[in-house]
Amino acid sequence: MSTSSYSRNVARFRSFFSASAVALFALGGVWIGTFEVQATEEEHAVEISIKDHKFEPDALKLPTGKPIKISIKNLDATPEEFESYELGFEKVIAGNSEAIIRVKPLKPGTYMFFGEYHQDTALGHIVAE
Ligand SMILES: [Cu+2]
Repeated sequence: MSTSSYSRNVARFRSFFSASAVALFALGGVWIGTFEVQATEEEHAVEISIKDHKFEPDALKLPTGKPIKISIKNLDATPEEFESYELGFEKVIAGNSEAIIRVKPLKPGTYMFFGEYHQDTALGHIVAE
């Protein structure tokens, strides 16, 4: 190998190496960008109301992997306790008032909820898929 072809090879290697470094840096930027988008992804908002001691709707289909914001409106004059063992919340909602419940991102499955003060009629469930 002559000296000149050796230095040409070194130069080629160097330019390949720095091009790779630039590409890796760019990929890293994209990855970080994607991560940030996922981390700040907006919550999925739903509304449920209580009327005549029943939920409306009483069956909801929700996406998995997103925080859920439930606005629960009690249209009855009497208080109700909105509760779910599986989703880990319970909240008393006074008559003719509303509350916000936040639920962590769901795994696929079915989750029951109920109104503790009227468990014979106030029943519902969420299907996450
Ligand atoms: Cu309770």
